[in-house]
Amino acid sequence: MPSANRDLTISEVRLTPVLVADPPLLNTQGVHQPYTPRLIVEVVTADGITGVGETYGDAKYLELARPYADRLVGRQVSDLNGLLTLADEVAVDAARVENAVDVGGLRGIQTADKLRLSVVSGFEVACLDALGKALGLPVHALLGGKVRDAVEYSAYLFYKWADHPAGVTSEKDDWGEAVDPAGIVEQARRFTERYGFTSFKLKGGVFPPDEEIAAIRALAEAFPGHPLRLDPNGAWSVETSLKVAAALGDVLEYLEDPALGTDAMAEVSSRTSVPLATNMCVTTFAEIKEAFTRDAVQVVLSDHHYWGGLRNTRELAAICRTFGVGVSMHSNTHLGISLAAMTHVASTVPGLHHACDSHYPWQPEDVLTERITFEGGTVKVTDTPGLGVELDREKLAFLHQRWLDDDGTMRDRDDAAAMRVADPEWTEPAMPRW
Ligand code: GKR
Ligand code: MG
Repeated sequence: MPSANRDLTISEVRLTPVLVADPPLLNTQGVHQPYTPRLIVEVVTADGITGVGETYGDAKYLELARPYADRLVGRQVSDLNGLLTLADEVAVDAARVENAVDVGGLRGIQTADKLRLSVVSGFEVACLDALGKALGLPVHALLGGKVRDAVEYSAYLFYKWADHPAGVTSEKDDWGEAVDPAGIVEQARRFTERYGFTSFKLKGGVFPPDEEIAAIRALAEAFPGHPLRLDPNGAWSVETSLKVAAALGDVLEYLEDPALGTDAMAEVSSRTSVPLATNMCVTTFAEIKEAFTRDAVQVVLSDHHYWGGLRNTRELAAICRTFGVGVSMHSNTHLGISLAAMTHVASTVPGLHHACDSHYPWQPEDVLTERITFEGGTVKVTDTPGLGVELDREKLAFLHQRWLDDDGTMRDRDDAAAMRVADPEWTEPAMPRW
């Protein structure tokens, strides 16, 4: 029973790294590994209420999450601002932030702050879940209340192989191969049949731009009038980006990160009327000013993990609103806890004009007792206290055991290394690739 007299002191924090099955989805850096690391966070209050959160699970996140978790014990789950100040006390190994672009994650410039914020997000969501359960309120109510009852998601289309390379331990999926326009259209049809999605995002930067233009044209023909996006993760030069924008301007809702970085995006933006979206050049508060004043992007796609959680995502949305920049959300390989978190925060953001994207349909496994469902391409916003999800301990233990059993090759996501299993000559492409 919720009560004002609950003891909200954190008495225990549990961290469970897991490996989750992932199909052979292609992107500009390579191919997804058969298993992707995620971290499940549990925060337990003195009253025995458990809140759950989820974030990236690669070693560099775990290294920060462990000392951070130790410092949380004895604090209040309601001290959400304190989560951010506490993060400053956790040292980041400089070697972890040397690379400009996070390998395999395509998460933009990696800074110590961003690494910390990605860790904090898992704890913030867990604290919000626990607090909501204690107060008998859904997470969206703790964020000020939902302004919509369902959140729209887009189908996230990927070029993919039928199977992971021979000899690699993996889970079989039933999506089949998609390496050309017909395959992409067929994949989109399945997405609409299974989940009712009405807008489509294609992960590009995999094949030469003309082939990806043809795939978007084929989608436009198969699904006339439906919102379409293409996201090559910064794989194109300014001139290539402009060529694609000219070829697809009549059918694109937006182009997502056609070119890498604010300079290139600003130049593309100044020479096309096709809106540009990003989850790569605006990934921290510090990057906003330059990108917005130069009109480099018209839509920012939040990843609540690296923005530091749900409350920071709302702050980002407010800044975007002030500048007349759209806001929505992109995703990375994730489980149901993160989908629930995305849905709660998205339900509270006014003026969400673009469907969020989610990898969730690509994940056959979860750590929840019940999978979250999409109806008509939307996720219903639950009013159940907390996130409204329940951890399945057996499933969690199974996915954790896979992490324990791993010889170390899957614990850090590395799409280029996964590609080398099929093509030993593969190296991470220099950008721009085309
Ligand atoms: O999972 O291959 C992928 C995506 O490319 C992901 O890593 C990106 O972060 O989906 C993301 C995006 O929108 O750029
Ligand atoms: Mg993107």
